[in-house]
Amino acid sequence: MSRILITSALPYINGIKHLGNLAGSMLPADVFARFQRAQGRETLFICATDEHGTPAELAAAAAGQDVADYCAEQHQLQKDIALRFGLSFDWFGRSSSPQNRDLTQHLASVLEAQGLIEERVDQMIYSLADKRFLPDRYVEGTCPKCSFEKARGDQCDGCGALLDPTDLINPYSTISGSRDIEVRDTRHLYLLQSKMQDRLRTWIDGRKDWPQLAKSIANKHLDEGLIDRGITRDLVWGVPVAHDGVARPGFENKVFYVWFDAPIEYIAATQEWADATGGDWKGWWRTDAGADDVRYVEFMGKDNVAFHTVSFPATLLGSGEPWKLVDQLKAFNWLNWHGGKFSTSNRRGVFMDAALDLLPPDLWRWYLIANAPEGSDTAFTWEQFQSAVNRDLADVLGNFVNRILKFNETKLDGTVPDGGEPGELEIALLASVQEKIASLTENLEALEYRKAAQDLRALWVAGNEYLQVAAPWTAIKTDRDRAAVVVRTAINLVALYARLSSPFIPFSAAIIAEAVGEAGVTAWPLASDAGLLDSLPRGRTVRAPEVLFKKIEDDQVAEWTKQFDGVEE
Ligand code: B3M
Ligand code: ZN
Repeated sequence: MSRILITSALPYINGIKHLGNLAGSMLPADVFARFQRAQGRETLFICATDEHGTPAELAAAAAGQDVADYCAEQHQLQKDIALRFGLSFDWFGRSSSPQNRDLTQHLASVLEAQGLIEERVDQMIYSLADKRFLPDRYVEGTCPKCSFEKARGDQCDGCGALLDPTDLINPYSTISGSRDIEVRDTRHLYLLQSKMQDRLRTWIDGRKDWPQLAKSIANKHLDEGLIDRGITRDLVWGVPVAHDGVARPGFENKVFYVWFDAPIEYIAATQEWADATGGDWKGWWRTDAGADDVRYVEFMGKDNVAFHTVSFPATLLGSGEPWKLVDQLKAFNWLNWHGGKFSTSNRRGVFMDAALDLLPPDLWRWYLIANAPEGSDTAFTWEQFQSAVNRDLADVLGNFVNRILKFNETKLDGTVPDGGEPGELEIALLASVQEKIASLTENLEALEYRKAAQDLRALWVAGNEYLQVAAPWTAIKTDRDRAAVVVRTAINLVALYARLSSPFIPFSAAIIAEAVGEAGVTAWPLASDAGLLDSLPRGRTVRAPEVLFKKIEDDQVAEWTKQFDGVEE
């Protein structure tokens, strides 16, 4: 059985993330990690804050803080919020760690030894007003491809194109706003990706398990021809361009580009984890140390795909060292905010902290997974959110659990009842439950989140329909044994729901499990198990939990719509 290595794209350090970031990487990665652990597979789930580059420097400057202090503080904030959302990282590291510094410098050295890095003189934008070079986000201007006027030096938010600062039309400094700008020579290191075109093509062609979105983005880059990539910047904050503690001559004031060191942090964060816990990081990442049986799955938004299918593999393959490469890659489209975009810089949309101030994490988790932006971009709407909570969670799951457990408390003795034999209804129910569990398992394994959520909902619905037809409230009047069979079956369903729902809504699932005496039982049920609906010990005391899911009222929706839509760009 293979071991499962999971990484979620590393959230930038520049502030609390919005629901779009959560939905597009961290949350689906968490659902997958929980599902794999429940199946008894050895699983390692790694994430970290992405702390280098201009976004960090700019955000720290805006907050009036030293960048290292800013990062330390924001890392702790993001870590706490992740925990409150139930994101079950085995390690939540920092790309500014010494481990990442060392590994980044090591990989640059071996790439150079392989003839894949060279020094080049570059033309870069220099601001006379700020007396410094303006890499990446320090410069904005008009996009040469789509004419969007606030395109950043590294990427255009209008059309998604990856840009070079010198591509911009009418550039200006984001530090001072000054247009007093000239192009100057500066020395940088280039990763010669053009030399790796064939190697990458062969490797990507062999990735049979990659979904369409990932493959087509990777192939687009290969078809256009890989370009050599500048991997250093004129900045102070980042991994120094040094070897064995000695700065490279001429690079004393330069650091590695954030997109060079950020994916390396997946490995370095595993080293951080190993250093803290005594774990074996090599066993997860080096094929010469046992990582051959690891299935490595990456999660990310679509704008990150090129970096993960081309740039990062180029780093690892080019090193000539036996690194574990990604096996499966799940990319998401955008979760939009009412037709526009969530925006961290403009605080547009619902952010993870604000979301938790409004409602418990499971409500958000359920909505975001059931409406995952898989096939295309999707828009968050309060109405859809309200309906997911009220109809799926409150009316279907919550109602079933409370109804049957309350009935058992008032009409029977509040224990798992004994007596009677399953009849036709129970046999049919079992078959239907088994079929749905098989489908749910398959869809989770295939990283099909919407379909998996539909399967889970169908399981909840099946319980309600069963109760409707089996009607224990009628049976109890004439046939206690028959009522006992129905109640017992339904309570077993409750226990089953706790296990099957746990990857999606872990907090509520734990409450449900406890209500039926199954606290801590999270093992994933086998679809083939014929005892699924009769596994709880008879006579065990069970009790109805407090209301599991409070419905969202219309006036709340109206209020939140006003509260969160106030910010216009
Ligand atoms: N921090 C970009 C993003 O959050 C970037 C991901 C890095 S993954 C190595 O979209
Ligand atoms: Zn553009």
